[in-house]
Amino acid sequence: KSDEVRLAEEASNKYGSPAPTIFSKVIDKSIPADIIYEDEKCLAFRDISPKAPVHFLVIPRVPIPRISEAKDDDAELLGHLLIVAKTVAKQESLTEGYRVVINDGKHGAQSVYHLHLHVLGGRQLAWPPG
Ligand code: DGP
Repeated sequence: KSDEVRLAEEASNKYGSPAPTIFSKVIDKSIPADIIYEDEKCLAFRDISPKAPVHFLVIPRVPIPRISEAKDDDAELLGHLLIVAKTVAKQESLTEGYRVVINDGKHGAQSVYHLHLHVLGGRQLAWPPG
């Protein structure tokens, strides 16, 4: 079995059959993406519809659908995603700061149900978000 098939099976046991999303295709490289970081647990790639001069996503390989469905034993993985976010932000020269966002569900305006951290920077961002 390929790693991706094994991860999908594990995720369906843990999270209850999450529907595959477009990000599964980014992970298995069946669609093109501008991947700027990759390791055994996650990858980072540029958002297709950037909302800032630098806008990339950090996603786990395991398809956790959304942050509200993460399990307590995902703590190490979730911490890793944040560490990767700051490492890639540095790689992208975001020396003046940046924002890390996780949208969850309808009110959070989540559109892809594979957990992802947005990292936005390269301009002054406003607060609060809309
Ligand atoms: P969210 O609303 O938090 O679920 O954001 C999903 C983001 O994913 C959105 O900013 C656009 C981005 N996105 C959707 N499809 C693709 C894709 O096929 N490739 C890339 N690179 N980004 C995508």
